Amino acid sequence: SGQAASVLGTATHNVPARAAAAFARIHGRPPTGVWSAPGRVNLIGEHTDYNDGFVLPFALPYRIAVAASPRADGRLAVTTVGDDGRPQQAEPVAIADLAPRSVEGWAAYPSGVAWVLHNEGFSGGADLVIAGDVPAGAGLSSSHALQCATALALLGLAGVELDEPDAPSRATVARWVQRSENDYVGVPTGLLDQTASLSCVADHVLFLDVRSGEMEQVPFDASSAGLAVLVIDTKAKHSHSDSGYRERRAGCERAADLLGLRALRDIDESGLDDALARLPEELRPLVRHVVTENTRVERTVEHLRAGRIADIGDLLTASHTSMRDDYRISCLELDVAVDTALTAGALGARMTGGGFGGSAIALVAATEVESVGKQVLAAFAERGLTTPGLFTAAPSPGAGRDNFS
Ligand code: GAF
Repeated sequence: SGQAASVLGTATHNVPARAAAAFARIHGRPPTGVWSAPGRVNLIGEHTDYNDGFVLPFALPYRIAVAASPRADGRLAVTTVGDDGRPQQAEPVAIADLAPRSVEGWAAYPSGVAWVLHNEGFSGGADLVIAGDVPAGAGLSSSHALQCATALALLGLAGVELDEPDAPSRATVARWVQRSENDYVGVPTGLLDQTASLSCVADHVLFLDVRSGEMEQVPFDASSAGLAVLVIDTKAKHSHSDSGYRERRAGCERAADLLGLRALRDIDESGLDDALARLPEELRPLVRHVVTENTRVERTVEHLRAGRIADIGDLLTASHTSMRDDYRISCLELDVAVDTALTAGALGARMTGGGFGGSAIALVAATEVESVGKQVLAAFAERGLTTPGLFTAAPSPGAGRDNFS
């Protein structure tokens, strides 16, 4: 009998080449260049970024690529190409006329980036053709991958390549992308996702202190420890995710205000009980999550610096419990994914990203990935839930310019 088929999906890999080929098909000439940016998972450190705290993401082997050439008429013309190769073109817009929310739907992301870069002095029209394999709507930052790749493409057309002398730093580009998301698209997200897409490197998780901007690349080689990170895309997307995010962020800011602090980052665990006692009851769970989550990130980093990957499992699971019970951003699908993975032998598991749906991660012995995956599929099927997507992911390169021939 042959080997059973894997339950795991894989990246399509040739995303930059696909974008270049689609560009040539659509515009009848090759693009000037192709730039791409990855999606991410956050290993731990959730809803800490807008509290000036700590996050620990790594880049996925799934990317969005933007093939681009300049246009003389100052317009931005964006086409996306689906898996079936079918192009979908947005109405070309004059970049100088862009204003917050002037473009909606998926094209808001590239337009918002063009709007910010125009304000930063990088103007010039562009034809963009976009291809990608980051699962959409899965909480894996496909929209940030699109925004970061667009930023690099528009900068590249203006003759600016990251990491070259006089180029803006990756951290600066992350702030521009955040401004596009906050002020143009209109979503009050923090700095986790853009920074991950731009600044992560292969084989490491990125330890970012959002307040200081300090970054440390921490080695994360699960496979040589006999482990793997299994990503479970639950396919669940709950309608209250936008308002739920806003409410929690506002609650954190109100709590910091009431305590006379710049941000919840300023509370450490030894001062937690005192802080909680000074707050109205409804804000306490939010604060407890943020403060304990920052500590869990620091503990995780200590383990990883010492090469003790297997020891982070309990911290991952404690993070999930805190998000489920205190921050209240989990949902049935995420809890089924996490609980099933743990029962099936995962060392730790948690939802990753904003919550209210999206994806979970599980730290699993490499030899048990298939069996854990199968048990997750069975648990979803038993409850009549949509079949989740499963894949393993190792830390992959961040955003950059691609060779696409
Ligand atoms: C979303 C946001 F975009 C991030 O900024 C971060 O707040 C995350 O949710 C939660 O950690 O991905």
